[in-house]
Formats: sequence, structure tokens, C-alpha cells
Amino acid sequence: MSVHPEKEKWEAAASKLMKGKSPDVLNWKTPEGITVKPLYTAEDLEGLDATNTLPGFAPYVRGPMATMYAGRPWTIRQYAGFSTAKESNEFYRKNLAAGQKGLSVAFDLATHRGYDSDHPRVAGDIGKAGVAIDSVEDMKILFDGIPLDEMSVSMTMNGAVIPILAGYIVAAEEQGVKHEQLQGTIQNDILKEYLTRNTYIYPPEPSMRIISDIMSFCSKEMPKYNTISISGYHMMEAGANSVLQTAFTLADGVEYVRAALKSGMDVDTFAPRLSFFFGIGMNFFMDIAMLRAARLLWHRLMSQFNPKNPKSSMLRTHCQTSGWSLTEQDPYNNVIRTTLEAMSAVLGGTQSLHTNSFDEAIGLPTDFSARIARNTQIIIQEESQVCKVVDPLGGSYYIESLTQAIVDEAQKIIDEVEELGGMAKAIESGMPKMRVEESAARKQARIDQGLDVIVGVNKYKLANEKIDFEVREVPATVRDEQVARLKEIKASRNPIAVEKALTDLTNAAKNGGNLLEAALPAVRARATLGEISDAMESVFGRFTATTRCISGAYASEYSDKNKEVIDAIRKRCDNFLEKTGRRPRMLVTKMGQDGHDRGIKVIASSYADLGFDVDISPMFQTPAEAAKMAVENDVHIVGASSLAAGHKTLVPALIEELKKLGADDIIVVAGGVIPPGDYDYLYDKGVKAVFGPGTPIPESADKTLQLIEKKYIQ
Ligand code: 2CP
Repeated sequence: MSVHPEKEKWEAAASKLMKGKSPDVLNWKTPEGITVKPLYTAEDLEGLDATNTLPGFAPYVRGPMATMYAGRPWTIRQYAGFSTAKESNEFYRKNLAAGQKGLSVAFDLATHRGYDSDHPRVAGDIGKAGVAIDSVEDMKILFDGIPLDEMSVSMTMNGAVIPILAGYIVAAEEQGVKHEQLQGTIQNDILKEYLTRNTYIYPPEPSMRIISDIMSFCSKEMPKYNTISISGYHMMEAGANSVLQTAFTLADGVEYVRAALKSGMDVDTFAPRLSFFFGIGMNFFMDIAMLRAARLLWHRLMSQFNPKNPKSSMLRTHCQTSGWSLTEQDPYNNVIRTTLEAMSAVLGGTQSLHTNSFDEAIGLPTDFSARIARNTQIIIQEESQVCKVVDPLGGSYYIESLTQAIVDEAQKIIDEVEELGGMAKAIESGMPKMRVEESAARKQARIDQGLDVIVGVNKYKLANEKIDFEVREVPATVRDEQVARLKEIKASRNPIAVEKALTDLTNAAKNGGNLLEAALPAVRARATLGEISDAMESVFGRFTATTRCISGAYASEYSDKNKEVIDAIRKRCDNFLEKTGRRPRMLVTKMGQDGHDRGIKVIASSYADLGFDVDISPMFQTPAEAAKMAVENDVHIVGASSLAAGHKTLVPALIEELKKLGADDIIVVAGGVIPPGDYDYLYDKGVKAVFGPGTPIPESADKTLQLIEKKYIQ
């Protein structure tokens, strides 16, 4: 195929419409570095081998199943969990009755990090961002009335994956369900935890062993169970563009395959049960192409391991719409954003999908917002007729070209990772984290300049924001309930049996043996999640990350035209330095077990670009630890970021701790997902400013600086 015979005529027509300019000026360079043209033609399909392939056949670019949604639609799988197991169970049962098809359990952050609810480090986290699980008794309540031999259950767990998966297996046993009947997925993807999500417990090496142990146990005992959900979602939420998400996710996948092979498994015994998880953002066509590209690349990458079973190189994935793309401002717009993202996932051929609730930038989803989110999928499935045809965009000049562009760009990054020695080594080198953070800072700078439009945030802003819908709140009594149940369980079990099972588990950690298998007797004996985690931690230790920060990316994304705004802040910081001998100094901190660090990273690197001295605390601080660091570093201000509903407990506790240290002159501000109804509560406790999601950096920096200037130089 050659150039379209009338291409020149089109160019002339286009140029005429643009008063003589070349149509090339309409080319758009995406954040991925891909040039998107205003027109694609048959010429763009030349040399694209995968275009004329079939769904259900390698390289699976058109979908893993031959009939795709025409035969069976994707699974509507809404991620949910909050408060106690009993409340979450009621929520699940209601949702299943209303058309949801599979379960997806969200655990609270204490559970993720291997702490029982009575642990002092997790006082602000219990039942907040997910359900609190302390023992198999909670697990049994969670699945009460839900037949585990029929229901496919996905569990998002990575750190405390051994006690949680063992708890699920034992809860099923006690329902009379055999291991081989269990179907579902465990996230079990630790590499991306070190990269972005931060709910790790142990260092990388024992964590990789845990993953291989789970794959090995499940390949023998639970053949219908997906042993891992290799996740790019969190990378996207942390700021990765679609190429970075594709490359790092697949590179993680290759690392897991190598680890399993190294542990002695045959590729075809575990690879068919590897599954993936992609985040879908607002670049509609890009993410359709991303899913198609990911399937093609995975097939290509797996061929190096010579699988015999075609399923071993067939990428199946769950998708979730982007939480980060949702805005606190004019929040009903989020329904439309989520619908577009859901369509993108569907047209890209996802196997399972979660659609976010429109109120997620404000608080936990309510019954109402969860219904709209679920119905978004049901309406696409049952009203829009999009399911009738497999890969309906297959053959589109644009989609096929974009698919190939992502394949090419992602392959380059995968090659870089390989040169570093694979993804575990690459993560150690800091390369993927830096790339993701740089991408996040650049995105923020484009938004703050209005180059990337967000309706209601940087364009078409409402004069008066009036939020008049309910926000779900998890009462502090959840912790008391959990602690009381823990006491009951500990009082009613056989302590000798518990002790023995935990010692056996520690020995398995020390001397070898399958850790999942070794944890089962402990769970059956009613050892708690914290005890099981500790039994392994005594051998493996607990991982602490070093926090690093990029510099320059935010400021360098500013065009000369827009630099004025940031130059004004830089000048004020210089003036502050002149007058006081120091730059305005800020500590940004995350307290509790909340691992979402995109916000603090973007704040830290952009504020540094604007002339502040910025310190970042380690993750998972207690209020006392954060206060101590603020005093030791002699900061003017502390910014506490909260995205996991712990703000009402943790931020006032930080202020109290500062007072105890005689440092109540240190200003405290808060930011993150904080319901506007809670602002006054925080102000009453002494917080000086609250910044909701979407606050432009120059705006928050200006206000922060005003607070410091007022106190020290006015
Ligand atoms: C599918 N099947 C079909 C067809 N399509 N059979 C006939 N004709 C068709 N057209 C079969 C499949 O082969 C499979 O059976 C069964 O139907 C189910 O289909 P599936 O495509 O495997 O769907 P699924 O059971 O829903 O599984 C999807 C995934 C799985 C992606 C493979 O791993 C999954 O559910 N992942 C969800 C992960 C998740 O929920 N994560 C939550 C993230 P067989 O199995 O017998 O072959 S929480 C996010 C938060 C933000 C966080 O992480 O922090």
C-alpha cells in the first residue's frame, strides 16, 4: 500500500483551512513522547504484522478469547471494603444482588502492613480504607452467605499476603469448600509496592520467595486460582504515562516468571494463572491501544521461556478507572470521566473491570455513589450493544498505529530495564521510581499552567462549590470492636497449638518449606494476622524505604510565558532567605499506614523547584515520629498528606505531639482526600490550611508561604 492517491489534495485542503499553515502543526506530542497526527490512513498500517490477526490467537492483540464479550462479557468487579467484616459483608451481598458479578476485597492499611487492630502504630487506620481483618474469624464473617466454591473473589493484598490467603483458604475449608474449587485472584505483586504502592512488609528477597511459594502451592492445590495480579494501576496513579505503565508492569511480570523458574517450576504450571491489572486514564484512545499493546508485548516477552501451553503467554487483565483523574471540584463530572475510562478499558478488551465512584476524591464511596459506578458498567454491557463485536476498533488506522507506537516505546524501556539486570535490580537503582515521579511532576506543571484541561479545576470553574451529598464516615468505634474481638479470640483458643504452629512457621521461614502451606495450621489454630506476620518478620525483618526526590522536572515544564507565576514565588523565598538567613523550610509527611505518596512527592519536588527547603519524612510515621523530625530539622511548617481517611485522628495528634515538644510555633497544614465537611474540625484543632485534591501548586505554595512570612518576617 502506498500513499493515498489524494493525500496531497487533503494536505492542501487542510492547509487552506489553517490559513496556509502545514497540517503538521496539528501534530500532538503525547506525554509518552508519541507523535499523534491529525489524520491516519491505510498507509499507516503498512508493516504492522499484528493487525490482521484473530482474537484468541497469538499474539492476542485483539483479545485473549476468540469470542470475547460476544460470548461472555467482562466481569463487573467492584473493589470495596470498609469498617468491620460484618458491614463489608452486607455491602457485598447488596451489590451482588444488584448486578455485580465478582467480589474484590479492599483491606484496611493495618491489615496490609501485617498489624493487628490493637497495634499502637495503626490507631488511625482501622477499617478506614478497607475492611479490618485480624483472624480467620473475621474472614468467615466477611464471606458469610457467599459460597466460595461459586464466587470468584479477588483480594488486593501484597504485604500480609500469607496470612490473608491462608485465612481465605481456611474460611473456605470451614464452609466445606475444597482448595481446588477456589477461583479468584490475589494481587501478590510486591515489586510495584517498592516502586509505588508502599504496602510492603519484608525486604525484596523474602518477598519474592513468598510469591514463588504461593505460585507453587496454588499450581498444585488451587488450579483455578490466579496467583498474582501484576499491577500497573498504582504506577499510573503515581504519575506514570501509558508507556511507562506498560513497560514497568510487563518487566515486573518477567521478573516473577524468572523467580518461579528459578524455584524449579515449569513455565506451563504457573504462567497460565498469571494475571494483570492496568489503570485506565483520560487519554481515551491511548489506553485502548495500551491494552492491545500489552497483550502483544507479553506474548513476545514470554516466548523467551518457550512455553508449550498457549495460555502461558496470553495476557488477561483487570482494569480500574483512574482515581487520580477524579476531582473534588464539581464532582458529578467524575461520572462522565469514569464512563469514558470504562469505555476505554472495554474497547481495549479487559477481562474484569472496576469503575470508581464519583465521590472518591472526597471520601469513601456511599451506597448511592457505588450504585452509579456499578450501573455505569451494567449500562455499557446491557444497553449500549458494544459487546456484540469482538475488538470493534481492530483495523482502525489510528488505533493500530498507536498500538504499535506503544509496543515500540515500551520495548525500549523494557530493554533498559533488562540492561540494568531486570526489574528487581532496576527498582534498586531507583530508575523506574524517578521516571514515574518525573512524569507526575511534568503532568502537574501542565495542569497548573492550564495546558492539560481539567474541567472544574483549571477551566470552567464553578463560582461557588456546593457539595450537598453525603460522605461515608467510618466511626472510631470500629477499632474498639476489633480489639474486643481479638481479646475474645485469644482467650478462647488453645495457646499451645498456636505457639507450636507459629514456631513451625518461623522455622519454615528460616530453613525452607512452603510458607503458605506452613501458615495454614496457624490460621486454623486461630493465630492472628499480626502474629503470623511477626512469625516471619522475626526471620525476614521489616523493610524501610529510603525516600528520594527528583528536582527540576516541575519548573522545567513551565513555558517562558507562564514562568512569571513561579518566579514570583521564588523571589519571595529568596527574600525570606535574605531576611532570616534561611529558606522557608517545610517537612512533608505521611502518617499512619497510608502509602499513597504521589502527593507528597509532587509537593516536595515542586516546592523545592520554587525555592523552599523541603524535607520528606519516611513513610508510615506515627504523629510522635513526625513531630520529632519536624523539631530536629527545625522546620517552619509541616504538611501532612492524608489519602486514607486518617486525617481526623492523625493530624490533631501531630499538633499535640508538637506541643509536647514545645514546638507549637511550627505551623501545620494538611492536604489530600479530606471531605470539606471535616475542614472546620481540622481548623479547630489548629490546622492552618487544608488543600484538597486539584489545588494548583503555585496556589498552595503561595498560601503556605504567606503563613510562614506572616509569622517570621511581618
Ligand atoms: C471468559 N471466559 C469465557 C469467555 N470469556 N468462556 C467462554 N467464552 C468467553 N468469551 C471464561 C474464562 O476462561 C474463565 O474461566 C471465566 O470465564 C472467567 O473469565 P475471566 O476472563 O478469567 O474473568 P475473571 O474470572 O473475572 O478474571 C479476570 C482476571 C482475574 C483479570 C483474570 O485475575 C481478576 O479477576 N482480577 C481482578 C483483580 C482485581 O479485582 N483487583 C482489584 C484491584 P477459566 O478461569 O476456567 O479459564 S484493587 C485496586 C486498588 C486500587 C489497589 O490495588 O490498591
